[in-house]
Amino acid sequence: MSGALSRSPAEAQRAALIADALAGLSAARKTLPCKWLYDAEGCALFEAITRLPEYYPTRTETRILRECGPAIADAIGPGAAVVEFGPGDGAKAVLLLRALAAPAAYLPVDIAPEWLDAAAGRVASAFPGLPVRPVVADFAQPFDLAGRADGSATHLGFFPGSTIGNFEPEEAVRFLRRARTTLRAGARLLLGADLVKDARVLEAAYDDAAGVTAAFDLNLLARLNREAGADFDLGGFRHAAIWNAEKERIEMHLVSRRAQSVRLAGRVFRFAQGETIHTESSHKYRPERLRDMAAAAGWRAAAMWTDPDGLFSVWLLEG
Ligand code: AVJ
Repeated sequence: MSGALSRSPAEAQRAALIADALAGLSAARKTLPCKWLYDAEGCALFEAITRLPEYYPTRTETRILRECGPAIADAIGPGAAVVEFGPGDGAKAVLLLRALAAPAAYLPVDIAPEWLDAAAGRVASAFPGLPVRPVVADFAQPFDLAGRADGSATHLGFFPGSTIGNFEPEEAVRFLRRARTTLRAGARLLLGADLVKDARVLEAAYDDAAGVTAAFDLNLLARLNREAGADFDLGGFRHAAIWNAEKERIEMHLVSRRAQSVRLAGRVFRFAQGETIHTESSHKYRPERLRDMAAAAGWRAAAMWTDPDGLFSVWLLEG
């Protein structure tokens, strides 16, 4: 019998974390996948980030959904089943469902059942008559709505938060193409995407004065110490947010303050002073580029809403 099959989900997750860390730290340019930032501690820190004065995306997108709610609802029409990719705490779904005329159902999709329950619970209590059908799946991979879909309603995909910015651009196009297949004929997609802007605004949003984003980034090393038996000295690294002008993305890095070695899973990794671990990329888009990427994935941009300062965009794509 295969060892992998007899593992508990927690053990499988730990094995995957270690495998990703070994691969990422062995690379010529050290890197760790950003999905590992979100353990319980990381989720709480991200929640705190969304309330920081410098971190404009969450409050700006929320404002767009609130203020443009009637126009968004008009463009979408009645009877849509809302399929949300990565629902978080469900707060944005509540906003959208409140704006929409007679939504048919709510289907949150996430790999973590405990978060799904939180979002589903919040929506179910806000909309007592609405069918809520959680889907446990990794939306970054192909998946099927299968028995969760209902025959008559058309699907409205909902992918807020500029989470699309965490994908490399080619991955983002692949995600958009797969979403069209998952959501089926006649589907639409409501997509939140952060826009290119002044580098100083971006760097402040990802390196706040209170140090919450730094704590969020450094928690990844603390997690490797907790779950992978690593011996990172947290004081030996500092957080940096760098605007990569060529790739139009904010990069989070953990910078080694000195030459040092770190042990993880029986291996030793050496760091030069100033060497970094790249922990996250958050791509920012120009409207024309986003429209082209959507088109490359088979979507047509039917409408785009933004805030008065042009910080953030919400798109309605049609299949
Ligand atoms: C949750 C991926 C949208 O990229 O803005 C916030 C994550 N990282 N501050 C983003 C994040 C640092 C966030 N997303």
